[in-house]
Amino acid sequence: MKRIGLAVAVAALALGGCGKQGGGNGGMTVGFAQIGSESGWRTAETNAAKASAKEKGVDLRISDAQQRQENQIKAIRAFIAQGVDGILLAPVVATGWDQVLKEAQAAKIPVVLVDRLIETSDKNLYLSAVTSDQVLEGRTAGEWLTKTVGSRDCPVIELQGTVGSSPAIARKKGFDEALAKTANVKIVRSQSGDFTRSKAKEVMESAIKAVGGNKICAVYAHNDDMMIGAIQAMKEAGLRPGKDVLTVSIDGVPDIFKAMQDGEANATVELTPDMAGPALDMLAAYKKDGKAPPKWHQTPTKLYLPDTAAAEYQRRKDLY
Ligand code: GZL
Repeated sequence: MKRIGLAVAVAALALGGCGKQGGGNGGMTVGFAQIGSESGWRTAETNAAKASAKEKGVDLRISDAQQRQENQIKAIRAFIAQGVDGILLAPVVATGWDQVLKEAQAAKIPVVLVDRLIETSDKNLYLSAVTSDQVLEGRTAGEWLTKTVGSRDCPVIELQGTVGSSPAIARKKGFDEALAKTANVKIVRSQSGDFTRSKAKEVMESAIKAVGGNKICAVYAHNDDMMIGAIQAMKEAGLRPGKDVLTVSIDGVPDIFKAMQDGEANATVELTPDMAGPALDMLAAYKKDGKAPPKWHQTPTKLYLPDTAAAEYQRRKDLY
């Protein structure tokens, strides 16, 4: 699909099919310290950023950190040395950013966080953050599960995202909040699959051995890619994911909708890949009038179930 069309399609997905496209960012040069390509969602975010930058006339320079914080810090320093107009940062973990953000601040280069947050005592170190409410995502997943399970005992396996990342911390918090309201739905094993299919498959294989496949009532994965890995592990162990074992995960990537159509997945909580669009608009507006935007631009959260999986797969398959 043409990149311009991709930007419109991603925006439509994010805005539910309507809403204006930001304009007037022409001539900016922006550095994007991206995490890597650990998941289908991450790749879609990068593609959406490229399409959005092209549509807005922004020269976007994207670095791939291979999921290593030190590489993101190196990339930010390189962007500072290049004298870019702004920096987007998707922080792989939540801590350890103050020093390099102080260097960007000293160089008067605004930084916008995208899709993940940082822990810092000085929120002035970044202009704004474009993220979902990740606690709400976890709570939405947990509430769907407890409602679906009813009163029967339900041992749950949790596949956490990258250790120390804001989505892993927040999605666990929200899910735990929902389960705390019940006495019968309990996490019996929780481990990081680092947001990747391969690591999650290994973690699920060991969980099945440790807990006993026939004892597992549900799996909660902090992203769909880890759930795809877990589904593979369950099928190889003779389990029926989506039937004997309920699944709920987060992102809304095409492959989870495909799994739903195959009867192998039950629920996903959507996360829009269009995080760079609003961030680039903020940088352009700030460059123009110097007025700081709100500290947080919240992206939408929505639960999807198998009843709309076919249509949702069609809507997404060209964006990822
Ligand atoms: C969440 C984002 C997460 C996605 C994963 O905002 O940071 O990172 O849910 C990705 O797919 O790895």
